[in-house]
Amino acid sequence: MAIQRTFSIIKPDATQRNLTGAINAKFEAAGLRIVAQKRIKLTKEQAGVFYAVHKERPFYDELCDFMASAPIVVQVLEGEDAIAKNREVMGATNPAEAAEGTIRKEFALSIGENSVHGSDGEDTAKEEIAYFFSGLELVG
Ligand code: DAT
Ligand code: MG
Repeated sequence: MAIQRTFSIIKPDATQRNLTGAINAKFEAAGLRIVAQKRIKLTKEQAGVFYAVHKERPFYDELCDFMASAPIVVQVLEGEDAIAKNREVMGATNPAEAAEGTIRKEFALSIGENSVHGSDGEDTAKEEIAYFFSGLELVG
């Protein structure tokens, strides 16, 4: 597997509990390099565009409110098989089902307030990186 880039978000529940460094330490320990990173606050509309794939789901409105409720940290992670590796380090969407040692097992509060987002494939990784970062911000 080649070197890949994936898109990551440290979500409001985690930034509010001062967990940015602890989460980044998990990424780095897994061999993922943080090649771009910034702290921003989304509007509900921007969160809605980002999560548009879920717009018919019953939790969509709550999800958009949550993502706009406090600052987030958006990141690009790089490494060998980075998309799958990041999903592994994140753990299952529902923290009750997440494996020991994963970010969501250790830090998530609930299925909604689950501390991190990670791209689920090569196409979404490219789209999500382009939504938040310009070419100038993506240095090696
Ligand atoms: P993931 O973030 O693991 O890729 P997803 O793409 O299915 O999961 O859902 C996006 C986010 O939506 C998820 O991180 C939290 C929220 N979510 C998903 N299922 C939910 C549910 N049943 N109830 C409340 N929020 C949910
Ligand atoms: Mg997803």
